[in-house]
Amino acid sequence: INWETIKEFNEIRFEYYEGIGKITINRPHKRNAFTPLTVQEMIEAMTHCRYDDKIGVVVLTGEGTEAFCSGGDQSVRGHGGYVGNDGVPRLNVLDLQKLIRSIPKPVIAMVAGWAIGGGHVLHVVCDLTIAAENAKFGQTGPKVGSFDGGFGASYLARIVGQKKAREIWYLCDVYDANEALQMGLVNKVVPTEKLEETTVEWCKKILEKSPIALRMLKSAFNAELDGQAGIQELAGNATLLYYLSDEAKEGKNAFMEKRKPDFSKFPKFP
Ligand code: 1HA
Repeated sequence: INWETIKEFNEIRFEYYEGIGKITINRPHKRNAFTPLTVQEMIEAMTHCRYDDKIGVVVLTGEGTEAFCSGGDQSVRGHGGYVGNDGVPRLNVLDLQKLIRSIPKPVIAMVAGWAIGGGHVLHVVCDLTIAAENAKFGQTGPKVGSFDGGFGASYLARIVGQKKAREIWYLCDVYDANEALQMGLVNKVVPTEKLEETTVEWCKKILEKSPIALRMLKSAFNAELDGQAGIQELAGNATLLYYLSDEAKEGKNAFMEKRKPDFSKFPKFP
């Protein structure tokens, strides 16, 4: 597959191929652990994917086959967060998680090797996960003095159930790809050498579908779980659709033409 670079970054790669935006954490020497800069770059790339009309689906992955992502880089963990070049401690991966959930396009985690700690949470918040046979999943928080009680706990529990989610967090065990498949934590397991090919096939199937239908579905799936913020997304999409109608345009046109709007010609559906 001929990926072309969209933009050069320091700690990620950001590439394009036929409607797909691919974001790759590029720190294989640290099992693709993220620093505040990695996360900032991922946020920038994800935001680009949101606004780029050519991109219909986003793939999130890690460089190499050893790891998808091993979470926050513990060597830059300071007093109150992960410390970047500005010396400020941050937990900015939480902003990235929200962005992955709210971008109105499907995001697919393509996982080879370790998806662990904050790296596990990243695949959890993606819409779909395709795992290589060598993938390994788990949380490490209570072992290394951390926890993600946000999406990392509550959304995980929605996926695998309360008992399993508590087991995952309390024991910090590692689960292989087939165990992950059995608990509904991933969508598909494929031989490691087929991982990218299969992911691109899935992307192509998605790219043939109606973008507004996908957008509505993503926000509808989120709405049930995300409270007012979820309803805001779904309702925002309803407003988008309403703005496309002649009825809504009559309201705007009347205002601009300084006349009373005439909504009488629009049907009042039963
Ligand atoms: O919980 C949160 C958050 C919660 C709320 C809000 C924000 C959060 C943000 C982040 C996080 C977290 O991510 S906490 C969890 C942090 N991650 C971990 O606990 C995983 C640590 N790593 C490991 O357990 C293992 O390295 C591994 C299972 C991923 C891989 O093991 P393996 O294949 O035996 O390789 P290993 O030799 O351990 O690692 C290769 C190199 O990568 C090592 O460096 P070297 O000795 O060669 O110099 C290793 O230190 C480094 N490395 C791996 N993971 C990390 C790392 N360095 C820094 N941070 C890492 N996470």
